[in-house]
Amino acid sequence: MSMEYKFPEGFWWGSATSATQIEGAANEGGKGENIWDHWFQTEPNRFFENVGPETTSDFYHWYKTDIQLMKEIGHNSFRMSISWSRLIPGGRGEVNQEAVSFYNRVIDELIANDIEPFVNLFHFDMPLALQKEGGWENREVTDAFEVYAQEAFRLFGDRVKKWFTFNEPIVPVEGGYLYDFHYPNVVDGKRAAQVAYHTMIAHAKAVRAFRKSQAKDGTVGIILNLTPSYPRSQHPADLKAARIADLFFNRSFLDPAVLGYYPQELAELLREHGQLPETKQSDKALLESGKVDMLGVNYYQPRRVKAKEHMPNLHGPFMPDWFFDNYEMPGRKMNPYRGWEIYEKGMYDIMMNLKKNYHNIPSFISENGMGVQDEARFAVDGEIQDDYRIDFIQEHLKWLHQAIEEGCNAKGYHLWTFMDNWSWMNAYKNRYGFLSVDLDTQERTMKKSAHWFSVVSKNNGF
Ligand code: BGP
Repeated sequence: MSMEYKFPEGFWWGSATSATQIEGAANEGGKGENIWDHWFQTEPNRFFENVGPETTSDFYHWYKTDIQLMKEIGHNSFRMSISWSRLIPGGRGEVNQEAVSFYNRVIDELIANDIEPFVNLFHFDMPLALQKEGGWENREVTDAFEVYAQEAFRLFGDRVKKWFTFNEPIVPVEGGYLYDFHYPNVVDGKRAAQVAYHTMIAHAKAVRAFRKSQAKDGTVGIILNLTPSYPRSQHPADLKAARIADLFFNRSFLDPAVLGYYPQELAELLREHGQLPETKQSDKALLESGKVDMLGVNYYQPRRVKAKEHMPNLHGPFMPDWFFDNYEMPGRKMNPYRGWEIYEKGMYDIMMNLKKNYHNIPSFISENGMGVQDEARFAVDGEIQDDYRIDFIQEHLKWLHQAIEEGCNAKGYHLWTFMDNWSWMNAYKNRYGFLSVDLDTQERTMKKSAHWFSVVSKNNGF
């Protein structure tokens, strides 16, 4: 087979997931409650078809089977997260030995199958006890996070060498403090800014702990969902709208994580509107020391914006959207199930931006994928013919390849996700996996894309 798109040697092929979305066993093995358990108990109707996080795809019991299947479909790496409330049920205090044993077994099983574990510490799942103390609004929670990170490096850092502090830290800010799609459903710009800021403080403290830990010969990174902001036109008003959207949604985390400081323009904008968070003098040095070795890039969709059509309501809560309107480009390609635009070249644009403005930091695609509803209708002889997913991955990989050709430092591609999993408010509405999961029997079945991926991984290209 002649190959057009050959990837650099040692390229990471695999997939990503998070603890709350696959483990299940939410009330088993000594796990403490997190905000998802709590929110589901109090408002089950917020979740698609009232499906909550208690069982999900039951990885807690199926991990051996799943890791075998990962190997079969060509994974050489896999990103998971540790559930903070499983490891330390109260958020701070005692470590749960059953959790230590579970994560040890998972990590050892991955390594025994030549799959490198990439481990993330926080994927939207604040322990409930700490949320009751104010969650990320409370600076003391950043100390609890540092201790949790220390414990994780101490327990697993002999074998795990790729660590990540946070996955998409902006999402709990948007969901929990601006747009009402995560607990605690606060709508308040200033509190959102405080949460965002403390998240980066917690991140920097975890990086500090990493540098002193037994894992320090590995790398520590962060995973960001980067959504390039494309202006409707080259009109100065549209350009300004795009620049401000980029400040709020990308540079708010990208700059401190990679460069070690916040963009001046963002701070000024917040100051002007009375939204600046509380900070400490010593934070400058702390943030500077929190620079990452490695950046995970989650890319699903671009953001298209235009100058605002109308004045914002200045008496309403402060919102990033005071400075731009979202723009629905005529003829854009859509994933109708998720309501997200598909724009493959965005992946290239992100990578070239990292090369140019972020000293070409080592990076990889840590999530990319396509959630589709009612996939069973595509089954032929029991196998879901997800050609749309194969196309989706392939078209993105072409652009990633192009960026690599042009010198960007991308080291791998992880699909979201290995097997169908629980997607927060959407629960099991849209399915993303290489494998489907029957929620009644927990049976896993490879989709067509799983077979395709095993070949791509084996050939290191297509
Ligand atoms: C990312 C998250 C994942 C995942 C994915 C798909 O933002 O890191 O946790 O769920 O998006 O999105 P969704 O589940 O909302 O369809």
